Amino acid sequence: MTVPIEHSTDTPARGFGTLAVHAGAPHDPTTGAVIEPISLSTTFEQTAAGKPVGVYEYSRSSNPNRDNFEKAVAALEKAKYALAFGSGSAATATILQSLAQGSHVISVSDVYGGTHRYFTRVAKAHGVTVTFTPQIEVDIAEHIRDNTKLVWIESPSNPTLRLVDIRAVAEAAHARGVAVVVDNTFLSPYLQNPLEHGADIVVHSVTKYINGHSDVVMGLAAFNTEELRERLSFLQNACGAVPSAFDSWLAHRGVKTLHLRAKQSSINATAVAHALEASPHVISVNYPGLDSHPHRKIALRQHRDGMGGGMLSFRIQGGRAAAERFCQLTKIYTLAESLGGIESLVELPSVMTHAGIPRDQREAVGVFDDLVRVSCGIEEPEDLVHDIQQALDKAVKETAAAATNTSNGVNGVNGHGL
Ligand code: P1T
Repeated sequence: MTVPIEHSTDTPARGFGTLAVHAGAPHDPTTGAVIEPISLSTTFEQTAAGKPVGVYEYSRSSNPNRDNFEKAVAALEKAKYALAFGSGSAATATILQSLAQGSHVISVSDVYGGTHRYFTRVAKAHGVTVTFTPQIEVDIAEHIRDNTKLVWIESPSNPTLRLVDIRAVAEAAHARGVAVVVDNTFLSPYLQNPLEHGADIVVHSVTKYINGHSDVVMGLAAFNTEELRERLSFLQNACGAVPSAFDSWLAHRGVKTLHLRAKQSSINATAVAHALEASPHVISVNYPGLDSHPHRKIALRQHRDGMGGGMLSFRIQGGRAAAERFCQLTKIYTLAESLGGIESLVELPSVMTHAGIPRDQREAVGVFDDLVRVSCGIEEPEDLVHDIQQALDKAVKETAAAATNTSNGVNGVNGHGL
């Protein structure tokens, strides 16, 4: 059940950290427990047919832990409503399924690989087609057709950290009656509130910053209109891609420290991005907190205090071999998919998260074989910088030495040695 968050006229608007801790977090009315219990019951008693004791009937339709989590994130996204799903992908799928057959969607080109897969391989099965554009602010008007219903933005994008001016796109889309969705996974509501910039729906892979501890897969959509609430909550129940009560409880626990984690990750990523930019082993760095980022001005307008967030990517000297070696040589960063957890991760999008996108399409948006993606956790910044530097040094030198040995025939390719 989604209920608008309470606004009282005699309490001042609360800050983010206060809402993160308290929104949707009532004390248990019977025991006084400060932390809500996990409500594992799948069904709820009715006193007469169709007359439940309380507001709950069956846990797929709604349950106390999911409700409270939804209220908490709605407050943080400055939304009236939020709906939780079994994964970020399920939130995406539900929004696409809510479109009529024959609808058309315009999406930024560099989206998460799984979103690209849904758009290109699943949506068309129910008659929805998607056009991708690398420069949506420039050519949105050209792409809008009579049947265009939705614009899909990821800002920052995964994995190249490109930004989109949400307000500019929303104004162009709304002028033609088209709704705008923003995937805010990479920043979290602490750093960006897309609804405040004109978006109609904000989506999250809760799996990332919102839960923040790499132990829950969940998704969420937040919005302001009753019409969207009816359409999407109908599908949330009908398709049933819902999170469990336990996962909702865990994600709610995670969200209570989101402001602390998101801030530290951003501080850490800033330190790492500067170190990468200064390194002779690095071709280029994608980080919206750097002055060199092509969309830095958008970050200053759209992100809290112009912060860059905890995610970055960079191209390493020495091609894919060096990139692969780098990911094996880090000691603090773990080589793994996903992001937004307390622990730092590295990955190679071209062969991991974005491997399903054809090479020409991914390279067109900057996802080359030598691109490394980094998710900065909340460890100490000096340690993260030092670990990156030692891994870079070794990876680039080892790869260069291996290439020299190969061309000198040391590996026996064209030489005479054993
Ligand atoms: O994994 P899931 O909770 O289904 O979320 C999908 C998703 C949606 N949007 C963005 C921007 C994402 O990054 C993701 C998931 N991404 C990864 C698993 C990853 O490593 O990039």
